[in-house]
Amino acid sequence: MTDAIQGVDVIVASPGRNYVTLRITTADGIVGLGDATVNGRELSVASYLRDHIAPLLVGRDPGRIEDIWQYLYRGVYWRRGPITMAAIGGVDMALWDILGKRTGQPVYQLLGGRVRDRITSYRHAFGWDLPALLDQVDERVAEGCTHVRVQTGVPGLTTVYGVSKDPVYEPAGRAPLPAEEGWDSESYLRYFPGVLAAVRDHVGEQVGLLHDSHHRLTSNQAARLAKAVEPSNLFWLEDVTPAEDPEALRLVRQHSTTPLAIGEVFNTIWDCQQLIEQRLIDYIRTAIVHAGGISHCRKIFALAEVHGVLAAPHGPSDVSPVAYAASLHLAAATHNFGIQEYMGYPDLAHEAFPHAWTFENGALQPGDAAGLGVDVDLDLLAAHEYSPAYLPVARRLDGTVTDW
Ligand code: EZ4
Ligand code: CO
Repeated sequence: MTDAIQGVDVIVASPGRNYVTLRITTADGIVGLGDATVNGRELSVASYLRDHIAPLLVGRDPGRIEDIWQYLYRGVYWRRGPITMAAIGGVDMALWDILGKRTGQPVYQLLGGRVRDRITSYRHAFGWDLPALLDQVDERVAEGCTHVRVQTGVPGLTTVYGVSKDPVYEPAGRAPLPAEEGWDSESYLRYFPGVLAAVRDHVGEQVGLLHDSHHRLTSNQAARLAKAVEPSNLFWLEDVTPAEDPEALRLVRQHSTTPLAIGEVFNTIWDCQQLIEQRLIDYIRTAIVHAGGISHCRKIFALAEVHGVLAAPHGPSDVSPVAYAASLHLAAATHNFGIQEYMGYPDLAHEAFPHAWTFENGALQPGDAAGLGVDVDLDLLAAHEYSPAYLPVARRLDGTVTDW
């Protein structure tokens, strides 16, 4: 076969932060790019790709995207989980990239074409205290953002998810061991609703406000929070309860009309099934890289469409500009798309992955380049070596390990 897969390279590098990048090359010289980054577990997914997937791909027809997906997923007894599914996700997006480049079409065109002119985004704002938070909210609104995620410091806690001591939030710390953070849900529950109400007063009714509880509350605490913030009219409340327990959201649903979003740590459609089918959520947050690529997320979003749930993929800086492009192409062609998180990237990441996608005035565009529309500067990656980074670990004030 003249256009068979010939080379599979896995590059672990750190252009501003760590990324696992996959380059699939065909015999006739087309290069497809994929991202398979799992924040803080980069080397595991690189090994899965190099040691167990690359040998299976060489010689195959890169146009058989669904067959390769099924082979890599169903052809393995030990399947699912973040490492496996990110590896498959990276391969899948690289194959869509190849198909786009071979046919001269942007990937969104191959997925059925655009259903919208622009992709609405939300960005992050945080502050240790209210004035600092309001400053960041104002900056985002001045940038043209119509939707802003708000995260606040909590009196009595020196570390809080989503709030940084640096101007830019980046949760993974560059150190041989994870940082340990302290957490107290009751302090947070007492404080957050008042801050949100003050932000709402400040920005008026037009700006969509979002908030992420990072899987830390019990079902009852989450229900209390969802109810307490109703007057502030949140666009969504994200990850209020632990992700493994879909039933936990039922109580929240029964007690509040605050829209609920979850799914950034889900890896397959089966992780989403109960939440979507039983309409326990409003937004499904699977990331293209972490849930098996474009092919699998498309199925998740189709299931969501049947049940009135909107797609809102995870978009932190640990989803590389390559996977981010995949997210935008899918968003452009998905009718039940809701909103796309845009956390932004370090300058070096933009340089390492020159991209056709754009962020302007609060809106994103996938661009019209063939394939995903992302390139890679291999010299720049070679010049910025991987160094270990970990997401933090959290403990309650009595020292018990809790969800970070
Ligand atoms: O903590 O991507 O909605 N965004 C998030 C992120 C996650 C990180 C983990 O790698 O919850 O900030
Ligand atoms: Co989140």
